[in-house]
Amino acid sequence: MITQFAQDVLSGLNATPKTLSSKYFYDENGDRIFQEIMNLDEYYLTRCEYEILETHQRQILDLFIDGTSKFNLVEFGAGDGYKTKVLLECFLNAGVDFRYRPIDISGNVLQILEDSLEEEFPSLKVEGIQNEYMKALRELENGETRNVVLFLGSNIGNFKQSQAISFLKGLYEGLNDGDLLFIGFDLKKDPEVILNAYNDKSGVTRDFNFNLLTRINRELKGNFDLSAFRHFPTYDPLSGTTTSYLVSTKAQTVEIMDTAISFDAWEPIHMEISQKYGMKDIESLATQVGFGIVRNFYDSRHYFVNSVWRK
Ligand code: AVJ
Repeated sequence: MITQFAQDVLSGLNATPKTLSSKYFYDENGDRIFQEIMNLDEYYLTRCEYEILETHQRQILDLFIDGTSKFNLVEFGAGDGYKTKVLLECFLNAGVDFRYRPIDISGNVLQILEDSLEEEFPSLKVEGIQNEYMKALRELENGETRNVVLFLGSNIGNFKQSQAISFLKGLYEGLNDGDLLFIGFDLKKDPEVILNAYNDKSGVTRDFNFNLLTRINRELKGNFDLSAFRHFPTYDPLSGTTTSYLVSTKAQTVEIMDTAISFDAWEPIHMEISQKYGMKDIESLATQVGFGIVRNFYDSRHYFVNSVWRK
């Protein structure tokens, strides 16, 4: 049997330009390295969003509960729940009637999260959905209860413009009138600050990218020589796109599941994009998809925004 992972890796490396999908960064090692990234001095995103949630938790709750008595709090890609727990604690203390529904493709990640929530917030009603985002949406309630969808961390930034639109359109279709989306965007800012976040001095982000080659070596019988590749992130202030490449430092052939992949000297593999937005970009995105913007919450430096959208 050939897995989706194997298929995607082989077709990506046989394409021009060569490309790998950043969704495969997150194996067990990748999850751990991403935790390290979130603690880096240069990686401001997590701290900015945390500041927003911490500072505005009451106002956020007021919007979620506005005009209703209860809601389902649905989250795409909850991870360890570090940021979400700020809101969960606030909502529980306020005595609000809500249920938390984290969505993750990984049953393992969900179980760990559910266990830690049980421990920290025994009274919280949790019902995880193990599925792909769009498929999980079909399990959402169509009835009385308002759905509030959290999509934090600038995870939308991993999508190209066209993918972001179709993803959000799919989400919009799955929601009911009056449902809310609470979505985090990393904003355009000093290009150097942005580039440094993806090019940290200690090389953690480099290891994060290289980990996918290691994963391919292990899971797909690959023989990537990591020392013959270089990590090269770029930021284009015009498009707002951060792009990460791994560049082959020489002409070489790599074998993956008995398939030979040849690299020219200095040929790149496109690994990941992290899109940065201006407020106008965000407004036009919401409008194109059909959402109305209810309110924007910023950190003190205006590095990041959490935007509340209503269907
Ligand atoms: C998890 C997609 C928000 O793009 O900033 C961090 C992933 N990649 N450093 C991002 C990531 C390199 C991160 N997201």
